[in-house]
Amino acid sequence: MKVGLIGFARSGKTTVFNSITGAHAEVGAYGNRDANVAVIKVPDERVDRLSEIFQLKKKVYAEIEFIDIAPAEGMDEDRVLDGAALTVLKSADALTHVVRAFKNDNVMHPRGKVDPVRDVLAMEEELQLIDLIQIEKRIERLEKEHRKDQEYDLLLRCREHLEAGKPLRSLDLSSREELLLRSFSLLSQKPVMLLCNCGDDGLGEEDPAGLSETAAKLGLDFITLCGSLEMEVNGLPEEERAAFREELGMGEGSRTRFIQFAYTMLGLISFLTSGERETHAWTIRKGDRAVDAAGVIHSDIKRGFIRAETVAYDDFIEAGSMAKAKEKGKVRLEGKEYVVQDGDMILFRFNV
Ligand SMILES: Nc1nc2c(ncn2[C@@H]2O[C@H](COP(=O)(O)OP(=O)(O)OP(=O)(O)O)[C@@H](O)[C@H]2O)c(=O)[nH]1
Ligand SMILES: [Mg+2]
Repeated sequence: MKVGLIGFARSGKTTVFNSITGAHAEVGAYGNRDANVAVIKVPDERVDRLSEIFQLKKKVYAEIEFIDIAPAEGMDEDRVLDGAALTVLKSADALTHVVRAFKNDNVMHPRGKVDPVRDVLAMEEELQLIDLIQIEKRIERLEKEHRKDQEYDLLLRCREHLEAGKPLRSLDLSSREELLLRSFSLLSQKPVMLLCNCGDDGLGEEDPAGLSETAAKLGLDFITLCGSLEMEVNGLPEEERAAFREELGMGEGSRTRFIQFAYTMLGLISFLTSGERETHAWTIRKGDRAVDAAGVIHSDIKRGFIRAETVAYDDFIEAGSMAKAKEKGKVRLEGKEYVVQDGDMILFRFNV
């Protein structure tokens, strides 16, 4: 699971990146040319409990990788996504648009005034424009080769949709078309969430930047946090953080909130495996089949899939052991098409 942070220059991407991942990337490093990358572990008490029960030392939590793109080089600052950023972002599963809502006279907004609604709309347009350019090129190429096939038809539909000012994520696609389109890694097809980076004065307010109407219209969800304060809190010793948060009315930590938000919004769930050495939580999408889940672990397991021995975490805990769970008929033998549920404990049988 890879999440790319996008946003206008100096919207606080790196600040938010640090606050969520606990990294110490340089903030306000406008000359920096590299993207920042960090991985966070998704806390999961089921993993802790299972590793205790099975007495396994190693615990592997689900992970989210964050990419904080570097500022665009030598471009009008108003255009944020240059070639280097695009290459990085194409590999992301989802995008988080960091929207500047904080006021700070020392930090110039590339468009002058701070205006979160304008930025949200502008970024949507930017993503669509980038996709349109890519699709136009591909259409041209197919026409040159006289290939008026399924791909060609699909791309024409995409072009029409984009020209109407709509992102590809809202285009109705069959699952086959969806897969085909995904191979182009188009940005407006990726799920986008908004992260409103507010100043200290917006703390505790639900929607300090007045984004709800625009977000609803665009079908986007948003989360609000104060990047610079969150980063400050993360710099404190662990035992002082809770008191500080409480005093300032900051609610739960940015990391926890972001993970919960991302999981729900992206429709993610976890399934669990306990092998000989480790308990492992894996991230998949709601609706993924057992064979997809197998592929997350290893392509061999997917290829040689025989069946998935599955027990729901709660059933397992209630039974007290695997043997008891089996006795009670709670361990099921599921086939490739089984739709995996959050908290399923799975043992894959496979043959390669
Ligand atoms: N007051 C205030 N300042 C902030 C906040 N978040 C970021 N800043 C300041 O805004 C400036 C830019 O922050 P960065 O995190 O570097 O922004 P960025 O989007 O990564 O910037 P580029 O990578 O250069 O596009 C820094 O001086 C930050 O200290 C905030 O919540 N409140
Ligand atoms: Mg930055």
